[in-house]
Amino acid sequence: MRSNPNIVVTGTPGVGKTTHAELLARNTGLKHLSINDIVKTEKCHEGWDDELETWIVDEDKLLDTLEDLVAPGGQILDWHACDLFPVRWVDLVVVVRCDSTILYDRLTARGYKGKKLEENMDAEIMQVLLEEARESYEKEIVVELRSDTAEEVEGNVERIEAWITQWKKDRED
Ligand code: DAT
Repeated sequence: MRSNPNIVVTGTPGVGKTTHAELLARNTGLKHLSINDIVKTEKCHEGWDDELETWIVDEDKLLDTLEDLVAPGGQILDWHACDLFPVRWVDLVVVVRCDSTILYDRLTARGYKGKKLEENMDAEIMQVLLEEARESYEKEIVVELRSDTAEEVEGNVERIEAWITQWKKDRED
């Protein structure tokens, strides 16, 4: 049994996953696991996709690498996908969402253009990650949180902290 929950923070690139995960980690002591960084540093990939400018992820190797890290609980898994994380690992799935005009500005500021920009904009508008989360996990553990402004980040993180407190209390009884 885990004494701290594992929380997936997911959403389209640029919506604010890292911003949420870092603040949540700072406030709670949970550990922020940037899956992008792990894919890179632990070489859980089969090379670089030039067109989409992203690593081609070796999912089996990634899951093997993560297994021991998530086992004790208390991990915040920050990634632009969620359906590969086994249900047994996950206590809460936070899908961060963002207004598409704001997202466009954030992604272009990050240098996204062409097909990569277009695909990510479409994904947010079509709420691909929200659907993926709802299809992969019990609907009770999936929450959608808006992240257009800094105030919203603070409010969202407070909500997740309250959820963690309740999660722990439920397990004490
Ligand atoms: P992600 O990890 O989903 O790719 P991020 O946390 O790196 O996103 O955020 C992308 C950029 O947008 C970054 O410059 C911080 C900014 N940002 C994120 N959430 C925000 C918010 N709610 N209000 C204002 N800026 C935000």
